[in-house]
Amino acid sequence: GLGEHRAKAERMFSLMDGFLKNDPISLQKDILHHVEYTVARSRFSFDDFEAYQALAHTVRDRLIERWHDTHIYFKRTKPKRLYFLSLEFLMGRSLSNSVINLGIEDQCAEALNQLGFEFEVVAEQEGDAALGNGGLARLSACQMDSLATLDYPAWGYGLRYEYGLFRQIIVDGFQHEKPDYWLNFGNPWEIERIHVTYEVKFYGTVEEVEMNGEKQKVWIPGETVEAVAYDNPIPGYGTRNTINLRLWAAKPSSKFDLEAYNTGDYINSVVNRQNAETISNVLYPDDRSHQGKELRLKQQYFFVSASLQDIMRRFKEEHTNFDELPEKVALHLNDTHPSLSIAEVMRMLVDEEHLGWHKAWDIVCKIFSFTTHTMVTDGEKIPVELLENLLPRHLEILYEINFNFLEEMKKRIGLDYSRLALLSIVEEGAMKSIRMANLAIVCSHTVNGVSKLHLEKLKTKTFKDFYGLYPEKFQCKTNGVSQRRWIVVSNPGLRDLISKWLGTEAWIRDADLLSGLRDHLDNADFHLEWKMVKKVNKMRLAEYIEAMSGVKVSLDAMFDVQVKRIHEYKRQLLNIFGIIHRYNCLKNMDKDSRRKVVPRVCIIGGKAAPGYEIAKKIIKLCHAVAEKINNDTDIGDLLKVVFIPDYNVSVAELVIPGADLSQHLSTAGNEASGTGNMKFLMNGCLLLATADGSTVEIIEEIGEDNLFVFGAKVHEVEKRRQKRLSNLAPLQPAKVPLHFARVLRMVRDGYFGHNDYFKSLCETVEFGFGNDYYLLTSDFGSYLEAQAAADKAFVNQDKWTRMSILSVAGSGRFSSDRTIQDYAESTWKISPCRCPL
Ligand code: Z2T
Repeated sequence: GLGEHRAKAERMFSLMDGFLKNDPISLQKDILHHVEYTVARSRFSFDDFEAYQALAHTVRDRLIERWHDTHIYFKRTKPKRLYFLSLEFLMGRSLSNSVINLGIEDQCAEALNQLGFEFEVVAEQEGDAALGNGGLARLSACQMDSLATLDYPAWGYGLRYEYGLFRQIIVDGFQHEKPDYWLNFGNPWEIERIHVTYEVKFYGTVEEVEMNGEKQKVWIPGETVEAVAYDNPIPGYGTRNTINLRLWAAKPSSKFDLEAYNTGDYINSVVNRQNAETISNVLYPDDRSHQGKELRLKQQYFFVSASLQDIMRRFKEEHTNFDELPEKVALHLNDTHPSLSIAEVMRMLVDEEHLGWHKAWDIVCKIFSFTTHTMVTDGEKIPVELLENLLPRHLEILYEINFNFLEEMKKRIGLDYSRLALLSIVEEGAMKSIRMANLAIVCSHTVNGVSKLHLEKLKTKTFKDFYGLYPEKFQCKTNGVSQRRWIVVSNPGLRDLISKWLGTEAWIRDADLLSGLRDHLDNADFHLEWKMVKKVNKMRLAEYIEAMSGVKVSLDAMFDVQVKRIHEYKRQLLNIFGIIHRYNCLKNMDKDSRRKVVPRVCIIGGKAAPGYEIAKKIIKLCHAVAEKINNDTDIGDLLKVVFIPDYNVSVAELVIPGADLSQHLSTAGNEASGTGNMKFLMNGCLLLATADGSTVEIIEEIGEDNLFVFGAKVHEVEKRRQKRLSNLAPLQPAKVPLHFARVLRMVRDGYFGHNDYFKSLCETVEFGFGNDYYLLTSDFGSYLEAQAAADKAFVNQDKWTRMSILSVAGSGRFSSDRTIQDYAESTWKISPCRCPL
């Protein structure tokens, strides 16, 4: 029975504790063991990649040990658990991160050394796990790291895409997409659970049956696929806790086999099996809108169904009464992508557990929380037509939820039909659809914004009506990033320097301690060492740039970086226009003035969604401008332009520590939070940014003197847009700053070639066409002033270093540990559950 089971588990627990040894000799033995028996190479001859594989398996064994201990401990203590549901996780590489969190970096380095390898080189062999698009997905990864480190009893759930985010190849300045078959060389960080499988059903019909004298709806599905679990251990830092990220892969159902094979068409049955696997095949590379694609909907439901079966099975193992569900289970919706979960839980409780609608609804309203990541109103929508076909029972449930909700609203606000239409979960019209954000807001107990500014906009614009109805639901959880990943892993020089001057490594678990760096603000030795760390990081980056693009850059230049997904609202175009302007200024300067110029290396990187034409043109323009300027011998080291291809987590780990200045240029009111700014801040790079998203809070924290803020403020944006349009009315050319007009004309007239191709790009900022929706024209002057201020500050290296130190010292609030603790205490109501050593 259960007691026996538990006794056995406890016996195992003590046996396994510390089973694997972590001294360099033991590690070496294990590495060689894996070389011989896992990688199947001779222990007398293996290369860097094989050394990586062997070390990865050595680390994996240790992760599994801790994973088991943690989960046995969770099972025994039965805490309330958090289930973090996200369709995207950008984990990047795992080796360094795991080794650091396990606290065995020195031992591993020594073990490798004695075998004739170097840890850094070996770690470089690993490819990225890129199961996500950008900010949202990397945030999920940082939050998993914090959940583990803070000992929370949490599980992550996601999809195991076989193809991650496409790899970006640049051919002649144009972006091309290549599939990222990341599993090609095996993945030592996952554990395949061939016995943890669930059937996921699609299509079919809904029928009404009599059950105990009551009418009951049953869904007779038409197609079944199987979900297989792949577990990815997530180790915490400074704790034995190692939590689980469970990713689902689709495979053909064994049930489906029998039926299909009996029809006699053996070959076609085998071919049809392939269809099941396509569900988890590929990540959608659009970071904002994937509307109306059946495969995407299938992915969402596949994910939701498998995860919830798993969660409910675990709940039922430990509890018998569903009334306990809200005390034991918190389900978190990472954006609207997993919000079909709401309908699925209702279906499970009503159709399968026969709880009755009202009881089920009562439970559902207590278990879901929701974070939105966007400023825009026009969120995710699922066409009813698709749902009707793919998930007929869920559509009925969604209608019922909406009917009840609207009835309640009629009681509260009266028969105001235009208002009711805005609140409705169902959008009527040419394309009837389900508004996933409305669904998530109505059914969640908490709706979180990702920065103060974001929450403000949610309350006053995006979800104004809902805020009026449920003011208490709306909360701010400003994003954060993990200092383990973004300092300890990626900037070891800075890590050592910080620890030396703080006299402790405690800041790795408590980022607020970074403020202690202020005590050394005027210490000359500290300054010297600080500058040295940056210089070494710049050298690494310069080598990479040369290898990547052939451009040689000067280490004395200011490294100015803008890396993020390419979007019109992020205004990479403003950056490029600024570069062209700088080039023009240099060309017009006499020798004397040139001697005073701060040399710049302008670095831009990022992927454009494959179907986003304008974003792709921005990439091409960047290359065209780079080619012109880099080949102008008259300019030399004063200005270099570099596009870093295939920007991803591991490239970020190299680029961010080597940056002097970073740019965050979104038109105020468009970036929900932004997290790149926090990563640069932690690495002592100064920010040149608009007062948008979380940058507003960074300004609060470090003071406006310690970064370069420019551009229209949120409250000014609407006015400026109106002004532009009213200028249009008499068809007079609106006031365009001379410098801006000149730069625009150069691009339009083919100064950088390809003028036909760039025409539509130019039109986005011209009147009568795109009407410069993102206000490049009106922010240009202010942008150039901020750039001039940055140049001026850079000349005074003492001042610059102080600003840099104060940036790191003020970055503590932007640790994902702070975000996660806030969620845990005020939204999820979960407590730490620390596995004993
Ligand atoms: C995404 O990365 C973000 C928002 C999305 O809205 C979708 C994706 Cl894939 C649907 C980003 C935000 O743009 C960014 O401001 C924020 O910092 C990040 O999510 C994490 O919250």
